Amino acid sequence: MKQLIHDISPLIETPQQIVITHHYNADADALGSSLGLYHYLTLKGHKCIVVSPNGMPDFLQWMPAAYKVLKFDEQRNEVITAIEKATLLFCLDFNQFSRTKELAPFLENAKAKKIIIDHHLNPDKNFDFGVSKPSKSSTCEMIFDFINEMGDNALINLDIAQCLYSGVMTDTGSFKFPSTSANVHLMVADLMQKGLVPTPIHQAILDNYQENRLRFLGYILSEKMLLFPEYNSAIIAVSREELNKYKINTGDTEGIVNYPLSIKNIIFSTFISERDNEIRMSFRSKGDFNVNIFARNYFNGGGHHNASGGRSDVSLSETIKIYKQALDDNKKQLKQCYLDLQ
Ligand SMILES: [Mn+2]
Repeated sequence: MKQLIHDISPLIETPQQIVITHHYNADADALGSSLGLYHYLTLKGHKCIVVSPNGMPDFLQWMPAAYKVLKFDEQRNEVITAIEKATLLFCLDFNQFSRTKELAPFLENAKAKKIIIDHHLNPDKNFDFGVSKPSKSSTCEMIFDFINEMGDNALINLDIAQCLYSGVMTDTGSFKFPSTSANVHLMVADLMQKGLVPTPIHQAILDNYQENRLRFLGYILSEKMLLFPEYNSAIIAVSREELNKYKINTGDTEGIVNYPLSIKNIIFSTFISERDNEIRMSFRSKGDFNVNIFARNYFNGGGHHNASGGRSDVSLSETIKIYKQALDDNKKQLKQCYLDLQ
């Protein structure tokens, strides 16, 4: 796979039929980077279609042109036709085709040249071009860099700015994670100089929950959060019954894993939820404790150094047992990472 984004520029010198896609369960970075790139490439004279494996949560539907996104789970034939016609395929915010679930074989077998722009570790070898930079805060930041490297900063309009801001804001935890570089702040300054107003975007994405989500949050923080001070760790595990009782959907649990990290001396937090056919897990850490390796070693997952995900095929109680054993295996390292932060 070629690494330089400049390799992409000859590919888009003449008008192309472009499909832009992202991972299953799109978040603000996946959708924001896709729509930001969509607006940019459309301005450059290309015919673009954004394809989502399974749509988007309600709190992202305000994004400019979000209503044009084709959803594979609802518009299967249109999506297959679009992929067949495409000359270029941009794959954003994911590293392995399997992250798009049932859409994966159609993407892998597409005749189009496949371009990855992503910030997760260990990209698939089957992309033809692109950039994979785990040091970047977000795919939205990478799209911003791409537009600048193309010499097109002046083309960034309010639509593009709103889309790209959304992803960089959410993927940096509102500009507090270690990936929040000077470049991120310079990017936001540039978007604001182009007319972006941040507050309504924070409100649309972060202050847009239903009452049930806050009641659920209160319940799990009070009743379900377990602290393991000897490991500087915390876990919240919720069953299918509890999720059903509070009518909790996938998007509603986003970010809950971060709460235990606000406790003094907790440097590693895990959120486990029992979904239809599997146990899903999110891991977050502060400092040097590498949750990408932890997820990889114990729970068929991975992601970033301080934020990753995993899954388990055994029962919820079995999963918690494995987790506790894993904590014990990592006891020394957790203690050292905690001490390094003091
Ligand atoms: Mn991302």
